[in-house]
Amino acid sequence: MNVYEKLEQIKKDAKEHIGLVKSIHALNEVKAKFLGKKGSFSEIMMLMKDLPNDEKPKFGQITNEAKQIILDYIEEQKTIIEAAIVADMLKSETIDVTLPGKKFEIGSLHLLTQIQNEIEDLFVGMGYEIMEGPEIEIDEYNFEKLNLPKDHPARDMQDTFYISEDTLLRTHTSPVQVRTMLNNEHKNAIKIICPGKVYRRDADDATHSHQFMQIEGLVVDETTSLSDLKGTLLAVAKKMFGEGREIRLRPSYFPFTEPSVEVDVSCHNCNGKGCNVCKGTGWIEILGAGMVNNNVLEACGYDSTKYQGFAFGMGVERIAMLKYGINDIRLFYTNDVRFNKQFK
Ligand code: 2U9
Repeated sequence: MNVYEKLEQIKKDAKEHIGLVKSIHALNEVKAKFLGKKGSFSEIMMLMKDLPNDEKPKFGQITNEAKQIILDYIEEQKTIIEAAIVADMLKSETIDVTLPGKKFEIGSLHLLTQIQNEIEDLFVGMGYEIMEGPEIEIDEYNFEKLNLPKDHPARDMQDTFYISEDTLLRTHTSPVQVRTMLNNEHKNAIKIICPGKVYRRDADDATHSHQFMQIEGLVVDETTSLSDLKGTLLAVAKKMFGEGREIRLRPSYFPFTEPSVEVDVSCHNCNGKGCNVCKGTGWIEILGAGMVNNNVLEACGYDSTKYQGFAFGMGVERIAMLKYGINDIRLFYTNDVRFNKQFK
């Protein structure tokens, strides 16, 4: 095989080899094999020495042309390989924008917070202010000023978490109303609701909890009457248990109100006919209320000959349990998501 034939052979080999290469790395190796220092052309250069001098320039030229042809093969193959890489990437990284998104669960407000918000909305709509106060209270505000003197049974160590002789965990939110009246420099009208946590030294069971939530309300003005109270509580009953509800007041006793009443709502389950929810009576007790006891008004700096007021108190858990047929108060505090997520 003469040197020209050899050159043709190299071009042919290169074309075949290069056409089979599938990666850039392998392509570089093939390039070195043909065009590198120890590649096929170094052999050609050796053979060129034996050519007659007048043939050398011509042979040099066709050698260079052959090198260029091989470089062109390499470039062509490089383009093919790169296109294949891009095609592969497009295939493996394709995103189907029509696939439905992954659903992740969003939390929701706790049922007690939802009930609290509903009641707050109702009262804010009627012009009330929302007041809050400390959960650690002094005996004076939690009991004394509410007409619960030192020897009153409700102050029993058995029922109250005392922190010291005269500090305790509030047993109701009533001290917030006491503070509001005491802090009112002008001793003028008050219209507030007081939501919050309260504490009782009770053994926890399905219907008792040592900590629970109350919403209490207080209106003090010159003409506030029991019928104002009744209309207000009817609005609460309708908001929480449906428009068709009625209420009735039964006489009761609380030291801080006189007269005092217990308030029943007509059963939302049987519409008053009698069922297991209302224990056959057609009525369900939902809260306590009354006209603010004159002793309380006076103890909080209000002239009881000029001002009168009404007050009410309700347990938020009780409202929620009645509304949704929940039979164990502990479900509110154990935070089982299967329970909580039912009230989204
Ligand atoms: C002031 C004057 C009067 C608040 C009242 C009730 C009646 C009542 C209970 C409902 C269920 C507590 O959560 S419960 O156990 N509350 O029946 N609360 S009148 O009377 C006040 C409060 C503050 C200054």
